[in-house]
Amino acid sequence: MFVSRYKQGALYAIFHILQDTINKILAMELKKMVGLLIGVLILNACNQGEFEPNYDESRVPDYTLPELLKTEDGNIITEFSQWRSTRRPELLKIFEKEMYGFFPDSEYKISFKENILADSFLNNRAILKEITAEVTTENGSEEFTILYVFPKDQHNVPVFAGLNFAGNHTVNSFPAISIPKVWVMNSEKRNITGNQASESSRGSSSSRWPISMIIENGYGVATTYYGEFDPDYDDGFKNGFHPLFATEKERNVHSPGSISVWAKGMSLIADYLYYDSIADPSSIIAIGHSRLGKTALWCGANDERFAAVISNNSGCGGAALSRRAYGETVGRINNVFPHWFCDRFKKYNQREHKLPIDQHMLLALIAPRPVYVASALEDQWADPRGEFLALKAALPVYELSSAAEINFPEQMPPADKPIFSKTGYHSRSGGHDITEYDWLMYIKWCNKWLSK
Ligand code: GTR
Repeated sequence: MFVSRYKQGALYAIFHILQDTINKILAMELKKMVGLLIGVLILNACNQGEFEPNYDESRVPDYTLPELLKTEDGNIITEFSQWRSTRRPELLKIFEKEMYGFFPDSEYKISFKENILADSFLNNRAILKEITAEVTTENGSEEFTILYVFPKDQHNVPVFAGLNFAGNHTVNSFPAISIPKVWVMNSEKRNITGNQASESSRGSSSSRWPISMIIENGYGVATTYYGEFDPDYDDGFKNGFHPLFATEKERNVHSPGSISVWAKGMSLIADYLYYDSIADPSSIIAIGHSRLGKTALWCGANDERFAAVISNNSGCGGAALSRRAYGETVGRINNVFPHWFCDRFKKYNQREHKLPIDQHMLLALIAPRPVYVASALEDQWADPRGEFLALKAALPVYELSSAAEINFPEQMPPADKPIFSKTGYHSRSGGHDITEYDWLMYIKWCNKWLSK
């Protein structure tokens, strides 16, 4: 039986209402069983309408984007100061409540232990450090590790800060870089089994982190393994940094999903870069690829210490418009990765048109700071056109924030023709990845927009 997207949406909505009601009425154990049973029954019904990604432009649903410059009270924003004082905070709250979950804001203390791994790294051009940071809230303490490399004999260094997928030791093959002890995703490509990182994956992500070229251009890199902040599997938010910010009892449908906690992790890296005397605190750039691109955007929207934000192939839940439902959709991402967003976001499975926000608004939250969105031509899953259109739809806020005109094309540019506007964009030929080409474009763009 074919169940239309909207019928599926309605079924999901009924599922959530029923589950909520049951949660309220029944005692703990029984509640879990009945909730689960209903879940299985309804998801079964939904799955009869098999998820088939749409890659056909003519089948993109008609949609109207929610208005950027109209407040919930119906006031029209005409000046950037109004945007900052009313619309921006309003939208941040909606993104928190409906999509990513709260951006953790509990009070915390952070301390750093620095260890120089190499003071003549890359033929004496750079210094390589490892920093163990300890974060303490009233709920306890957790540690994370920053790999930090910066050009030698340079001060006020602009630094790219971002998370990595499989451990700091995968970023570069230097033997002293420590291997994470926490859970890592199994990967044939990286030779990881038993969810345990080992020597076998050392340097395996180095093509994604062209450190030598970055150093050559006068930039530094600070990165942490994302699983130190939250292992990337659905465990009911019991591990990683979640308990530091909200105990199990305090959690509700708006509590942070993994992306929010990873984004907070990027903010904690910025704490270190502010403390460090080499980094230029006014030139810290948030960067991330794919799920970590979604993370970089959400972090940059919340933490204004990041001077620029770069999203590489972030797609659904990142830079791509949800309403286009092209490639990966809200329903699919919530089913496969139920822990990435807050529970409330599941309400919009197959019902993107009901979302009070869309991703152009996330990009606009970064204004007036420069933002760069990069797609890859063969990465249709991430909807390159939807990423371009979101950036284009964010322009009214950038235009309000800037005395000069934002030079952005009407039509999506051809592959490998980057746009170095304040709202930067390129679509690289090739597939889902972050390559040296992407980094080169980011550096050129940062050279233009950051005061080095
Ligand atoms: C995919 C997911 C995408 C993207 C990607 C990644 O499985 O559907 O949203 O985040 O993973 O992070 O590599």
